[in-house]
Amino acid sequence: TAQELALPVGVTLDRFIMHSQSAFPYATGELSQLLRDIALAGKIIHREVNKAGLIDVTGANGTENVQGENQQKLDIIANIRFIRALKNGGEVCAILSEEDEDIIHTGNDHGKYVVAMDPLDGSSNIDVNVSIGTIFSIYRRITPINSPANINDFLQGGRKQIAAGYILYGSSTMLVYSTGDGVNGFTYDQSLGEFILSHKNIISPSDGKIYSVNEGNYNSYPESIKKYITDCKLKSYSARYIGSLVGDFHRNLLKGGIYLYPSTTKDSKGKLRLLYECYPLAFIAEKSGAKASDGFRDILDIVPSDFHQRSPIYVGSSTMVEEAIKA
Ligand code: AHM
Ligand code: MG
Repeated sequence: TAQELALPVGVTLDRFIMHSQSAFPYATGELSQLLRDIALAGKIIHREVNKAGLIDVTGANGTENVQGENQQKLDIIANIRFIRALKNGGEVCAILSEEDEDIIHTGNDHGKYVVAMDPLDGSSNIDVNVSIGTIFSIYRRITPINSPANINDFLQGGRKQIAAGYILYGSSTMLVYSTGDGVNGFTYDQSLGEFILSHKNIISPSDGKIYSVNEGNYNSYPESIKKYITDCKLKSYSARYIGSLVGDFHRNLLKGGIYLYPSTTKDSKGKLRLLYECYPLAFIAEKSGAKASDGFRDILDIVPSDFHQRSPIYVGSSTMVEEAIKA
């Protein structure tokens, strides 16, 4: 919004959220509070991620907390922390998490929102000190307030997201989100305990020279994608693949590039989950001028049928994604 644009780089996330809210005179502030809850969860997971290598050490010293969480794997800890932050915040009535088969009712049936999330994505990188991330997607519930949320609240479709974003635990921790009107990035300043606006109104380059795909699976990709990968090589594009979706997506968003997780002969739907991996990143992509497709239609136009369904995804610079579709 014009209000957001007026704010200089360097303001805190809280100030930014307050300012954005004042642009909507009838807003009740609940979404603002929910975004603050997510930021808080991000800070807590940042803390856990940063001491990850010490978990066994401290556990061996018998210094585990009351929940005995030191012994648990980091993705489970992140799940617990995130759910707790959203429960305590009070704005969310139900949560869908990659870590849980069914939706989680928070007990806040008066809450207006539901959240789908992958609390800690990039499982193969968690234990080896490589970038990982949290991905989240927010909907306004369609079931009546003060009743339990149900599956319909989560299966509204990608275009019904009212906000989405991710937290990247990389060389620094960053929160990137959009409420539908521009994408903004905030870098966590640990000494202040605050997210600071560092990447204002992110516009992704329309073309790029980076391609990110697991080439180990090359032989089981569709012919069109094999061709596209070959084209990238002929043009001497840079191959960059962390194997952490948030990190690969974020780099390509800023520098220009494409991330692909195509269908394979084994998995016709690829690997990534529609509701809490593909939709939210597709939302951020579109709001920053980039593009996300499953090869046939925009990711956001896929009609969902299942909590944990998968989808192929090609996401990044619009020109590159169009070329991948046409290849
Ligand atoms: P996860 O949810 O089990 O962590 O899997 C998702 C991750 C993405 O972060 C990453 O882009 C992809 O899986 C890597 O998969 P692969 O190892 O097949 O290339
Ligand atoms: Mg995941």
